Amino acid sequence: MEIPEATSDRIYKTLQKAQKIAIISHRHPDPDTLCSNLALRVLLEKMGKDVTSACVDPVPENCLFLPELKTFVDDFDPKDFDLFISVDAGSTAQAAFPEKYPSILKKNFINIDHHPSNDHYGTLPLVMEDAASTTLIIYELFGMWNEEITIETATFLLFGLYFDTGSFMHSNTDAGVYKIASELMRKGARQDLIVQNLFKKHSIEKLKLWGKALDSAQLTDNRVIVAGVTAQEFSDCRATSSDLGGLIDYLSTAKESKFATLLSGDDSGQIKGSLRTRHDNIDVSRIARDLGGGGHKKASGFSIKGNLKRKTHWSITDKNPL
Ligand SMILES: [Mn+2]
Repeated sequence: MEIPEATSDRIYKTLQKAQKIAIISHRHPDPDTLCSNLALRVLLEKMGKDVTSACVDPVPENCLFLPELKTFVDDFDPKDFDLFISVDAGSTAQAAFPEKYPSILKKNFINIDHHPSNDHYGTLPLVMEDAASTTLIIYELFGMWNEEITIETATFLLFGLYFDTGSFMHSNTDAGVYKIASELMRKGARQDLIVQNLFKKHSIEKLKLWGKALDSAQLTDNRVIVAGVTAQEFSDCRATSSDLGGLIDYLSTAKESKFATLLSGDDSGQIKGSLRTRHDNIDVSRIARDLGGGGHKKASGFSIKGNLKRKTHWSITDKNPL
């Protein structure tokens, strides 16, 4: 990843000039978007700025071991800010606030992201498609700005990297990722807390929900593995959509499948879909884009209208995943 120096300089100058800043994490937040947000906030507060972290959806429970994440707001008044920064939000729909308050896109708006589907919205976009996580982009920027990485910032940056590489198992894990992970650990990043909270503290509700989803899994004629959880099943298990986190990666390990699709229904008549593949020659983001979504080649998602019902047989085609 080579961040153009001119862009890095422009971002730094924009940060210096701003006084009241809102940092936006994407809807259904994950550790990468949340921790990119926190790392930037630590820096900006050190620079004496007034910073608010915002996300329309609640922080997942397995991230709350970081007390700073309890300070996120789910709405704000755009008039209160002179700069907006979205982190890890692949589209304005993902960032959510630009759709609610379209005027903020024309103010000072920095868009830092690594999703290839990002259309470079905002007044100052920095989209690095080859970055394994958005926290890696933030790490590089800190280096270019000669800003120190503290123990707490190191934990934030490692958490995003850990999550977006699937604990260093996804194909985006290269030598550079290991090198930076090692540097972050040397600076004191709490890898032990990350592992404990991501993998060793599942709620019974989550385990029950995974049971339902795995039980529903089917292999279609064209070798797609499909599983789904209905709105009713969420409430039967007393689980929430964030309890599905990580399941798609597990599902895509089915050795016969070309790619995996995980569907989840909600009470408002939306079906959310996640797509994963472990094959280099399959691009699931094309399917996601056809359905109005987006993401990475091997990991993407979409959201469509409809009521998900448990079916005895799901059929999947490129145009219609149901
Ligand atoms: Mn990310």
